[in-house]
Amino acid sequence: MIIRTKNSSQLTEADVTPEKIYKARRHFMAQSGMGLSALALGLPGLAQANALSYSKTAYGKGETLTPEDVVTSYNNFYELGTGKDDPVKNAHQLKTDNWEIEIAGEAEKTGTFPLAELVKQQQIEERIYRLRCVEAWSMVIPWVGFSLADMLKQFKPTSKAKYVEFTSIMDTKNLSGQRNRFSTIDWPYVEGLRMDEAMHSLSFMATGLYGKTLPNQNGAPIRLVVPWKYGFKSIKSIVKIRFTDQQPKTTWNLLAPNEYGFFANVNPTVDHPRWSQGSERRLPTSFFNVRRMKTQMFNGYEEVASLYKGMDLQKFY
Ligand SMILES: Nc1nc2c(c(=O)[nH]1)N[C@H]1C(S)=C(S)[C@@H](COP(=O)(O)O)O[C@H]1N2
Ligand SMILES: [Mo]
Repeated sequence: MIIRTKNSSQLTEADVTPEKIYKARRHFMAQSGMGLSALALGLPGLAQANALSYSKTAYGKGETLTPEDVVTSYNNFYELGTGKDDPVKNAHQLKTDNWEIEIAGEAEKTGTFPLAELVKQQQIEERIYRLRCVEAWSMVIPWVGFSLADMLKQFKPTSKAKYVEFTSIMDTKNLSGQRNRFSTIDWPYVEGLRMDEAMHSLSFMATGLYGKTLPNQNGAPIRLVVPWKYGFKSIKSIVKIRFTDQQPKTTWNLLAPNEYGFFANVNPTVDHPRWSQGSERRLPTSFFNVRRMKTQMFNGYEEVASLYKGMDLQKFY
């Protein structure tokens, strides 16, 4: 759970005495409803503003992480501009206070819920996942968040719910990318998953990374992470989730259907029309070290293969 209490975020390392840390922790635990279990996990404490409380998992154990400054300064977030360094520069344009998510469509429980209420009920954990962008670069990111399936189950989707549609924030007043007259994207950004994909245990909702609250440029306050699919499926700053019996429209597919499919599973044997998907550059790269590596089917997450049994993945790219 995110720590955004005035108490903790105003503390600096120098201010914090052990007693203060203890009290701040108590305060935070009570707020997050996590009890004392997180204390036992040996949290670094609240000396660091923004520190999150979560349990470690085995996902991605042993992987070499992409440095935090790269993860938070080389981004794709077109609402904040199309350049890789635009999102970090324009991060302040994204207003995340009092965030709510609307739940709609084929489910027993629908309505608009404060984010804090939705997160409060979840088991917060860290998962290290590879992120493979369709542009053939990749990173390894320690996300903090919770299972998408756990969240979706709360709303009791009906038997008509065959797909889940996700919608990002729409805020033309503040988000300069949504005001750009030359933007080819029809805002808001939309994405979708088949129900069984959404319910797969790897599908994740991130509210943080590197043990801290999710930075705006990475899709604060909550974004999807689907590690076996190209990065554009991992929609940021989600304001709406809708259960539907129809395959949802998705932003990049609408823009260039022959280049970006609905499924968008990482697949080294299906090239992008303008470049090969057979390999990728693992960031950070440099002139002397391009760190090129072979791309793996499903980005190496073979446990999802059964979801696509009998499907022609050349056709359903
Ligand atoms: N709303 C929204 N979500 C988005 C995007 C975007 O432009 N807008 N870009 C996507 C793409 S192409 C990628 S590769 C990932 C990048 O996530 P990161 O910046 O956290 O690495 O976010 C995805 N989610
Ligand atoms: Mo991407």
